[in-house]
Amino acid sequence: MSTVVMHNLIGGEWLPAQTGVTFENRNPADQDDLVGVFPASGAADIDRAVAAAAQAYQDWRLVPAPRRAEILFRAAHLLTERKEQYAHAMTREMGKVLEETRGDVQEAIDMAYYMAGEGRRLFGQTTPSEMPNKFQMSVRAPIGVVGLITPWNFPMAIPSWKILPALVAGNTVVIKPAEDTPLSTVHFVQTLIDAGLPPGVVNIVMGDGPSAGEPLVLHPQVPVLSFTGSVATGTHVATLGAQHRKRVALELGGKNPIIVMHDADLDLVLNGVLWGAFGTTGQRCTATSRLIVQRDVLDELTTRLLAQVQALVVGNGLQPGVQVGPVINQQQLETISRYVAIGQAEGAELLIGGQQLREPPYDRGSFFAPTIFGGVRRTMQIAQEEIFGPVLCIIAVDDFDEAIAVANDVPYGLSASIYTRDVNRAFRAMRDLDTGIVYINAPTIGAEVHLPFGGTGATGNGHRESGTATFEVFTEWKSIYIDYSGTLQRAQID
Ligand code: UN1
Repeated sequence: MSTVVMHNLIGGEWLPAQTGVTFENRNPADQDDLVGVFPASGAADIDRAVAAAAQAYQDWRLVPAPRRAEILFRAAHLLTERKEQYAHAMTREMGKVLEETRGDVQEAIDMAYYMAGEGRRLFGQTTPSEMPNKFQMSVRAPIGVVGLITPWNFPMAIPSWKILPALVAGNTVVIKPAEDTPLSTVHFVQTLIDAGLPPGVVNIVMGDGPSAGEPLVLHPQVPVLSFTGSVATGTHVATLGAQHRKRVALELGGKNPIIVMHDADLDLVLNGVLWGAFGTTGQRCTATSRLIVQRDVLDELTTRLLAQVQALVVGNGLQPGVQVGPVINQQQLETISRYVAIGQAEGAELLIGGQQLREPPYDRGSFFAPTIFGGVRRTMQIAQEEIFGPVLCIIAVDDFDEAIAVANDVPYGLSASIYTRDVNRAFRAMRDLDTGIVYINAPTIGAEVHLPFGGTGATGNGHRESGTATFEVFTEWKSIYIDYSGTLQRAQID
């Protein structure tokens, strides 16, 4: 397989980092497979990228939004043509199975079509004035250079959620993608360039958080930041951003439950739990990490689930038939192993998995066995903290009220689900689950791009991605009053 040597994208040029340092990106399923060599950038690279974005903003903000949107439409077509190629490259750099990386590219395509449509909307409001012969309206104005920091688990979808609304609204961008998956961001932005995006409108600076991310967060010419990642880093980003009164949008993860009531269709539940907990090797913010089960069906569900998890095929995501790919890196393997040890020390019962897979064919990658804990109590650390791996905790409850109480009893509030055939209970759950996303008879993953994405509590700071809600992050409201009376009319006085 080929190895690529990549540079930063600054002002339309591919440039090496001024640090002169590079880092390697290796396939998590096979450490011998070097995907590429990328620039380990620093503050000087961020300065150049922000300057290029600020320069490009002067023209880009004046391009009519429907014209900006045409570039997005073309990019959506091109991405569709390149879907297979980019999905293949993404599995190689990130590990999730090909079917899922196709889905990741598809989510970027969906977002491109959706945001292209927004180029002809970007609605504001008109409203009557309290004065005669006076007109007033609100319009969405671009803000300037936006700084984006994106994670490795959705290497194209999440950059698309941030870049595309920022662009269609008239902003320019500096993006710092995760060190584990910079290539997919390059592919996405290359597609925008091939679709006609002018130089400097999107700039990519690669590297780690402290050296490349932090200078972007602190840069005085970057008034808006959008970050997806851990609570610790997100809180740090918001704290630094506050020093310059920046608008900071955070998306920080979840501890997402599936509730199973006694009347649920258990075949449906099993399919949903397998997909929600072990799809993407559990490495989604929306992954199902708690299974809250009414005692009446606990034994049957557990027995059937264990049989199905036993049969899951773990392996290299490029190989047909593989259902669960590797975890992203060694550090993540260690985190997952640490939580398994914590769970055992807390007295939870390890029902299946619980260990790193080291024997061939797993010895060249970072693989972890799909893992389930039974007998988990709601207060245990493994029931409260995001593990971000293939680990599911089963918590037994007596009734609906207890299920909702347990579901809500975590710091996070991204996604939650309930399986029931009782419509009254389903509606109560929709009302009472304290999360940004609720599913009925479907697992906790699978959000679509045209509804708001985000959550409550430690999941974020009140912002949403996707849907039209995303424009609350990437635009400034401007209220405009036009007095055509030819006289001075004094509001609140005349
Ligand atoms: C994430 O988990 O970080 O809803 C994003 C989903 C996907 C996006 C997940 N559409 O599961």
